[in-house]
Amino acid sequence: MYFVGVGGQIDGVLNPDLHVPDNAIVQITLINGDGALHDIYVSDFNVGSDQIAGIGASSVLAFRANASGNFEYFCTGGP
Ligand SMILES: [Cu+2]
Repeated sequence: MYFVGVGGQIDGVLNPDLHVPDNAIVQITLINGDGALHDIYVSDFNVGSDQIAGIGASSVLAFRANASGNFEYFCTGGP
């Protein structure tokens, strides 16, 4: 699977970079595009969204970052 950016500079971008500035509060809105069970997990911060299923379902993940840079993220729910 892949993530697609929605809105702003990441609009339409596949697996857009998660760029975190210094002392940021990060908010990620996950919208389910294919109906299968998905989430988003950022291992460097050990944070993840709820798992959501059904096209158009959404979940918001918010956290205070204790590091800056670009970070990997992935779905824990399968391929
Ligand atoms: Cu998934």
